[in-house]
Amino acid sequence: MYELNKFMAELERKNPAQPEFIQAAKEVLETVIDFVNENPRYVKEKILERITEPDRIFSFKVQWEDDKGELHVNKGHRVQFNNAIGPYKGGLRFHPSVTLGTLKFLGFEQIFKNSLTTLPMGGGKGGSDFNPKGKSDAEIKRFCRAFMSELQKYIGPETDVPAGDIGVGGREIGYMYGEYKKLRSENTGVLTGKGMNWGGSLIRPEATGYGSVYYADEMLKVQKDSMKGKRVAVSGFGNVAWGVCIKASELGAKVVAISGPDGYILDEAGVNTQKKWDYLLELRATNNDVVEPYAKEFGAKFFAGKKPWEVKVDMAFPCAFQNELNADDAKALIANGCKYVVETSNMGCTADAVIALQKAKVLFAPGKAANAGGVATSGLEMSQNGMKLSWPQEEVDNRLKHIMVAIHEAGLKYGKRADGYIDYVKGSNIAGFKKVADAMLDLGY
Ligand code: 2IT
Repeated sequence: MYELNKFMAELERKNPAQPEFIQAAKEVLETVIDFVNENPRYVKEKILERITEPDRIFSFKVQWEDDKGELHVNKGHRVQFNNAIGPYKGGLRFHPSVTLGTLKFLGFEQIFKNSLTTLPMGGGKGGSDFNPKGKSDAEIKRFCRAFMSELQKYIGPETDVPAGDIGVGGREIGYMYGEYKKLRSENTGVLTGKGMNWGGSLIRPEATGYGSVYYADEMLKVQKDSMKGKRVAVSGFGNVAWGVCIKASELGAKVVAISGPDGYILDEAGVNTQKKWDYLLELRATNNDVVEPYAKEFGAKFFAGKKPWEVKVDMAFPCAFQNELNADDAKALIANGCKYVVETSNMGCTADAVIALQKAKVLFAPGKAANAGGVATSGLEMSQNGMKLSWPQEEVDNRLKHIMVAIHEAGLKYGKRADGYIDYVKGSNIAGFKKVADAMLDLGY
């Protein structure tokens, strides 16, 4: 029999100074431990020890020159966490806060998220402490090439397929894919999030945001409710937040708040026109990490240094960064009558925020379920690459929708409590875990 505290103490001893990994592991383990203990085979075969240890980690030096000819050295990593159900799959994050512990947390989440997508993808994650903020296009290109010249040794279309994450979008994927093709003389879909002219999939840029709203729509349906007329707060202004703004508006909701690292925008008219959505992409492309200019452009209010969770809304979609929504933010949302929190960033809510929300019977969708549309559509990009064809937009969008419905159903199946409340965290963790654990045992991993 596993005992949670004892297991966590040992995991912390083995993984010192990796608080985000420990947080992510604890969130999964505390919700699956009863399920594991009820299944003697999992206990006897030490499934928790096996699933919390990455298969392997590659760490490498990334050396590049800035526009003045000055040399810089960054760290690069790829965590190949678990490939029981398919090739390692997961994004690359370029952000100054990235450590190996960050990538282990993200890689661990990715295992269960990818399992939930219904597609055969294992879990991995990579990235660098490189800071794209303020870098010129030429500097981004030199960094991406240097990064890929090392990473290419460890990846392949049937072994490990990276993609974007924070700081890595279409432009960066382009430079990295270009370098990979040069070095390997291959035209395989070894990265996803590619451009449409060179092997990408329609809907991939929108997929995380659209998927999250499709998931939210399913949560609402269970409550005999709908997105129509809902006031929504969104954090972030990257392509994830952008996708949420578009799809939420299409389904009749009104996004009244978006945010950046500099503060939040209150737009009572709603972030609901093509012009505003295009402007979000323009802002993001400046690489300046500020959302304030939106206020001047569209006559909205800007609150410097504040988070959008203080706005009175029915639904909140954190779409920016891990631990961006804490217990105080949760309290503010609850006090304002918010009924749904759809975590669209990876581990966007702190553990105590999730506890507070669930205690107040706010329906909470965990990131590994709600944001899985991004990687799911990456999986669909892999399918298209494998078949050497390109599906029309409608086909990809329909498949994405079906996948999000299936992910929601899986969470519902294992998460419905006797009092009627749906614990989507527990439900999604058990559903995601079971498939991977069973595959590991079948394969003898
Ligand atoms: O967190 C994520 O799921 C992603 N950054 C997307 C990963 C992918 O392989 O598309």
